[in-house]
Amino acid sequence: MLFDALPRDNTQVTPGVVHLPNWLPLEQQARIVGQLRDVARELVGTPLEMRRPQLKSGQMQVFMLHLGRMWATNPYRYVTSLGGHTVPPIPDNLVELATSALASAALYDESLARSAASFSPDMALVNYYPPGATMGLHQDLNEASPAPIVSLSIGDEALFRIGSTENRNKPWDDVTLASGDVIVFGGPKRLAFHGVPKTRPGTLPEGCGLAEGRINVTFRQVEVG
Ligand SMILES: O=C(O)CCC(=O)C(=O)O
Repeated sequence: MLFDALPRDNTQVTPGVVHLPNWLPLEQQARIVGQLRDVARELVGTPLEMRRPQLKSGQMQVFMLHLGRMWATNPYRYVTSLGGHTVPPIPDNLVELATSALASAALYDESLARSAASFSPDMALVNYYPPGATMGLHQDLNEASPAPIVSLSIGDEALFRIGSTENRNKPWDDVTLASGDVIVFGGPKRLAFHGVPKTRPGTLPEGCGLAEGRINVTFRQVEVG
């Protein structure tokens, strides 16, 4: 990252949103990338294969891999199997990681603290951003549970934008997410429009497990606990 030496502190970006920079050490990032790559390989040739979803608005730039549940399009909904193939579970180590990240974020935000003890992620969406790929502003609306979203970034830096729950208009909060960063959004921002208007190719650290691009994993709780 530019100005690497500058400290980046854990921050409550706005009520409901907490940024935890450098939360996951590099070796663990690489291990998780390897673990996710193995899952993706096993699904090649099945309907659950990692691919760029086709939305009403066009084809997404990111490739998606689904754990626990699959976010299916047309109509948008979660399913546990597709074409006779069961969606692979979220590995236990990743569930623990998400729970622990929320506990860390809860120290900085009251609304997150209220949901931390009961958080039970049952879906993880793995997005692979090829160099320079972006994701438009959207809401995560398909989960019945109001639990927060825990988001882990590995690879290229990204500009994460989060706005209001009403529309895509300003004001927004913009946060640069680097490899190993976590951002959590819940409480008053759980249904906020958010997206990634920019990624910065070639900014990934050596040893994170990726040769290029960016992975983002959002841990979600779909079912009410
Ligand atoms: O890539 C990111 O940081 C955000 C991903 C996201 O918004 C989503 O998966 O809904």
